[in-house]
Amino acid sequence: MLTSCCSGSAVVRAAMALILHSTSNNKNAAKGLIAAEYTGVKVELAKDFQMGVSNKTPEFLEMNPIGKVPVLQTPDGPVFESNAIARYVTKTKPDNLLFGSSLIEYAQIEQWNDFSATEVDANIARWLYPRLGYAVYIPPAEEAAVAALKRALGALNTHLASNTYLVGHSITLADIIMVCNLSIGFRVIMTKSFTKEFPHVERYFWTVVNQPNFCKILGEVKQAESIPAPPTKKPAPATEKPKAKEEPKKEVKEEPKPAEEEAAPKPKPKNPLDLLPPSPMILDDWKRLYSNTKTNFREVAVKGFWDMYDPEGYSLWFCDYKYNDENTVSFVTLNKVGGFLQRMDLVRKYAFGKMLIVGSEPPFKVQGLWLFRGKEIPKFVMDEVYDMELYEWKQVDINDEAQKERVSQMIEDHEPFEGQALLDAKCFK
Ligand SMILES: N[C@@H](CCC(=O)N[C@@H](CS)C(=O)NCC(=O)O)C(=O)O
Repeated sequence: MLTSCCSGSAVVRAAMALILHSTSNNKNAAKGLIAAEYTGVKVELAKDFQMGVSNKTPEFLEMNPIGKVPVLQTPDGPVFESNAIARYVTKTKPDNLLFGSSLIEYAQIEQWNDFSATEVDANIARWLYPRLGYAVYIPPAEEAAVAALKRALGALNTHLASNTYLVGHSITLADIIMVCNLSIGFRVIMTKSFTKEFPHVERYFWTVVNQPNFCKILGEVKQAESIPAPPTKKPAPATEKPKAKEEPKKEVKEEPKPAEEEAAPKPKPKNPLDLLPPSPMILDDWKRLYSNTKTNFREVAVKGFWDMYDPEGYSLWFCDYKYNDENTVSFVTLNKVGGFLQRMDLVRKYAFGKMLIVGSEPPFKVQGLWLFRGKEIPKFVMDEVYDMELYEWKQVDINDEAQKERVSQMIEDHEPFEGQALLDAKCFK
């Protein structure tokens, strides 16, 4: 009797849409929404939710007496606290790998969930919120928060040096909760110069956040380029606290600019690559030849490349992914490479690249060929594209016929490539 009643209720839960009260751009709400994407549970955002208004109503306070979002409305009653909501969504579909496949995996997932809340999320908040004016800005308190966050990220980095995900070999609830918590840090305060100390955390974060189920909810995540300046005046009293706490990105944009920035728009500095002596090789001509050659590729495009190539004005580089043994899932590997090419957008005027995903079985090898303007890999690319550090870079010696042939084969997507099939080949042009 009890069994049939429970399973009936589970069927109802699985079929009806659960209602999530929150704005759509809240990283805490995202946890439940991403879990829903992975499990197929229907979760809908409450219509016309208005932060600071909807969460103050008696009906809302009935669901969550502290008046914070997110809150999940279920057929059996409301649930608040985002991690509890994500757990509920995950458990709505039984036999779910988001909770691992053994008791120890389950315990480790919960271990990382607690670590994520207390060591990562709390310290990001202690660093960020005073700078956004939501708490009093006290420099020694900030110093302590940053030190505690670095300690947590150091530990996370060590774990991720030999693990693709937090637990097991696929995404679990621990990754959903960790990456949502990290996302606000990466977006708003954890600049590249801060995160570069933790390369495995960087690789992990960008790999997971670029998964389709994460992108769908979090959108494109861009790393903060600067740290928000602390408020110059006293923070507003608690009752007048800005309402859109979950929208720090907007808030950052609205931060008053330092006086010298407001004074006069600085002329955009010229890219140093524009100051190089002119080269007879016109990159756009090569890209056009590459794109327009449909037949006889070796004779037309590859030969054309070597006729045009100017070793005084350009350099060629092979790159090899350092962590190929992590490339165990084809679409994750393809997304990783796709994300890298998107982030290379800033060098489009000065580069051409081919990225090969090699092998028909995992783990896949990721190997590439890049043509850069100038005799070095441009410094701004090394500084700004975190993926560069994930690859071993070796300059092509064009006096070595074997290396030249390898370049030709990479341009051509030659198959087999070094004895292996290609899973895919992506071009940056
Ligand atoms: N630990 C809570 C945090 C909830 C929280 O701080 N929510 C913020 C938005 S991200 C809020 O509702 N703030 C309104 C307020 O402080 O009144 C969770 O994970 O759900």
